[in-house]
Amino acid sequence: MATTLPKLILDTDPGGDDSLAFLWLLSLVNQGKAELIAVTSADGNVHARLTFVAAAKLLALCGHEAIEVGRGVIGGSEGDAEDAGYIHGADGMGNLSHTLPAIAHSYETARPADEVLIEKLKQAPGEITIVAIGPLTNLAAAEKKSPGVLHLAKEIVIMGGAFAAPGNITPEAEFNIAYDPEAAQLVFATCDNLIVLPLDVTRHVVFTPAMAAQVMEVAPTSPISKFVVDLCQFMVGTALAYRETEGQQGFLVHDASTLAYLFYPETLRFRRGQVEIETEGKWTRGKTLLDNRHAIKLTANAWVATDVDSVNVLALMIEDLKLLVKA
Ligand SMILES: [Ca+2]
Repeated sequence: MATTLPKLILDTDPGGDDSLAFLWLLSLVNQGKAELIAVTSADGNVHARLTFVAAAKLLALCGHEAIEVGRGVIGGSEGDAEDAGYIHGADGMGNLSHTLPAIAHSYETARPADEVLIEKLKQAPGEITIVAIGPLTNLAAAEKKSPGVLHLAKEIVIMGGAFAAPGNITPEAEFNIAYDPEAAQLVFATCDNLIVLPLDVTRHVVFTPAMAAQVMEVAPTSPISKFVVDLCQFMVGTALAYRETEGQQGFLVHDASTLAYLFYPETLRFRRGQVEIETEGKWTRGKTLLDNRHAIKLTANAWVATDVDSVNVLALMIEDLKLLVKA
């Protein structure tokens, strides 16, 4: 069977866990296993200007300055959504951006993310997978501007939602969905090619300082290793303060599960169904729902991950990060 290289667009709001997933993806690109068509930065963990800079810095750190970065459409549709700078650092990357190389991209002259998505999807219909690891504002904006455009994606792999698991921004809701529930609602109502990695699985994937040290060990002088170690140290501090890891020294690398699905699918189990987004509930705004009753259903829009082999996801990520830093 002939295999073609997966073509990806990464929609991201770095973000500590975004940063690690981003590096993992760049390792896969360097290994010739994926083609990164573009990065669209998203308003979310921190403001769109900062996530743009963070994405550009990660590309510069790894020598991929030639990849386009789209500028995030401003989200939080009601203007009431708070960002997560308290978790990820004011710059979204553990207050480490000053230690990374200067960026080759300009926020002022960058194209808006929705325009980048529309252009790329139309150029290669049915070929591009969108890996969406921030709020879904850019995707919704693209769909609004060019109705039907998200159907041109091969798949849309989303880190978001909480089904049986508690939320992480409110008791019921996960950050990416709750930051812009109207955008999420539009994407879930429009698409049937969605893969969802919710907190139910991502909360089991804990990256520890010992793992960062394993990456460091193979290339102690690499600036990428140093960034991984420093970022981990920062993120562990906030993860413990916000009691996200059951007291374990580590932090949740939520976004990494999207890459596990794409490149190591044996590490996940899924259930199919129609995912709905609550946009109105006083206590449940941004909650994701899946009807588990055994009644006939004629629609389904998503595969939702239910189980993860977190030991192996982490082991695979570490080995790929080693290859990135050794290069
Ligand atoms: Ca993210």
